[in-house]
Amino acid sequence: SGSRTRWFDEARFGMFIHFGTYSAWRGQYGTCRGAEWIKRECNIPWSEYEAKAATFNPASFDANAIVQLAKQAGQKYIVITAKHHDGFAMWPTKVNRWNLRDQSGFSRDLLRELKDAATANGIKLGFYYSIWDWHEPDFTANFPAYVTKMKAQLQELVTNYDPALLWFDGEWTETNPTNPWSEQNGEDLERYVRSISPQIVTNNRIGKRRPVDGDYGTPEQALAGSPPSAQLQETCLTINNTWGYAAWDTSFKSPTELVRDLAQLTSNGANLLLNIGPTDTGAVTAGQSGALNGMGTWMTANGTA
Ligand code: FUL
Repeated sequence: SGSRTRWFDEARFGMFIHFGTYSAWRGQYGTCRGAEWIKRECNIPWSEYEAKAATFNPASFDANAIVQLAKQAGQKYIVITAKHHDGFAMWPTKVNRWNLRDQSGFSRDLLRELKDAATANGIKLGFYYSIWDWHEPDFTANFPAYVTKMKAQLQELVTNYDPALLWFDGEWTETNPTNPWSEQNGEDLERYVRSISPQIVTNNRIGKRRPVDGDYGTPEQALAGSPPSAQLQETCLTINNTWGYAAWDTSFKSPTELVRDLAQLTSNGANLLLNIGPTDTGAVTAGQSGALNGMGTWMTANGTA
C-alpha cells in the first residue's frame, strides 16, 4: 500500500464537499431543522422528498471556482458526495433513475466538471459513497441484490471519472442496528475496488473501521491524537456545524482556528479533510469561502502552500 497512498500521505489537506438533493431543503422542513440527514431527522415522506428533488436545480455550481478556492487554501485533493445516505446519485447513473439527471432533469454532469477542473489544476478528486441507502428497497429487502447494484454504480464512477480515492460511509450499526454490512462484505468490496482500479485509495469505512480495513482511518469532528495509530489518518471537520447546507447554521470557525487545527493534525501526521456544503443552487456560502480564503492568505504569507 506504500506507493498507492504516497500522494495521500503527502497531501495533508483536502476539501470535503457535501452536496446532494438534501441541499435543496436549505436545512429546514417546517419547523424541523436538519442538514444531509434531513429526510430521516425530520421524517420527510418520500413523496415530498422526491418532489423536492425534481425541482433541485444547482445551476450555480461552479467547478472551477471550487477548485480555485481549494487550491488557494493549500488543499491538494477534493472528496465530493457522489451518493449520500439518501441514495441520490449526483451523476447520471444507469443503475436507477434516482439521480440528478433523471429525477431533477439537470443536464450538466457536475462530477465531470469537477474532475476536469481538478485535473487541470493538479488536484486529485475522490468520491464519497454511502453504503447505507435509504431509498433503495433492496438495502433491506434483498441485500445481495443491493450489493450488486452498489458495485455497478462504483464501476460507473471508476470507469467514467477515474477517481483517486473512494470515501465509503454508512457501514456502522449505531444508528442503523440492522445494517447487514459485515467485515466480509468490506473485504469483498475492497477486493472488488482494487480489481477495477488497483491505485484507488480507500478509507476504513469500506469495512468495519478495523486498522486492516482500507488505507486510512477517519476520525470525525475530532483532532487525531498522538501518537499516530497503525493506519494513516484523515480527520474530517466542518467549518460551521453541519456537513450539508443548512441556512440556519451560520457559526463559522475563523481562519485562525482552522489553521491551528491543520497545524495540529499535520504535526500528528494526519490529514485534514475540511468540509463545505454548497447551497441549493450549488453556490459556496460566504462563510465557508471566507474561511478558506482566510486560510489561503495565511498559507501564502507563511510560505507553506
Ligand atoms: C457521517 C455521516 O452520517 C454524515 O452525514 C457525514 O457524511 C459524515 C462525514 O459522516 O458518518
